[in-house]
Amino acid sequence: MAAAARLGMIWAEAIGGAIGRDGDMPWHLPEDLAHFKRVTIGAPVIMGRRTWDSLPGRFRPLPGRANLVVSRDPAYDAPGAAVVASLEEAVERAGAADARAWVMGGGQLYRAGMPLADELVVTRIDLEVPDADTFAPGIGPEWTLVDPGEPLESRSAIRYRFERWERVPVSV
Ligand code: VY7
Repeated sequence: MAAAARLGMIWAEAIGGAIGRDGDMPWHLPEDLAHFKRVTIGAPVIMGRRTWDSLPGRFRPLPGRANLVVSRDPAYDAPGAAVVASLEEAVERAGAADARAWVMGGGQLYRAGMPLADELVVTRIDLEVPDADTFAPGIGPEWTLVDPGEPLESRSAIRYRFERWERVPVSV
């Protein structure tokens, strides 16, 4: 079988697991964007079609990373990215056995990726998001919080922390 990349997932969630509202991330946290870029730079990033659509135009494709967009529509046009039909295909395309690829959203793809991933990088944001419509996946007991991060406060006075979770991977 072809070597597939190892899979991590990275997201930011507010109180109650909110990750999105109306196709957007409903907060302004520049420290999280810098953290996201630092973690993913140089590695393939895998995203659902709606997350691709949500990226600000000047960040599409995300620079310095192979961009893989999962869509059931094989004719979907994502200039600068590769369109693949499933998360499994994205992981295979992402390459070598030792390399890591990152699922970067959104809600549907995080749920699909949970059984395949071996690392989660979660930004926990201390913020209420009324009317959220997209939520982070649940993190089950098979996961270990290997780094709870430290409490941080942004220039915009939002409190947050960067967590890292690991578990023994399931081979695919
Ligand atoms: C949101 C942006 C939104 C608005 C303006 C700039 C964590 C994030 C994601 C995915 C943030 C977004 C940006 C600036 C940096 C760019 C990417 C676009 C880069 C995630 N913790 N945070 N995300 N960005 N999966 N997990 O889509 O981004 O990285 O070069």
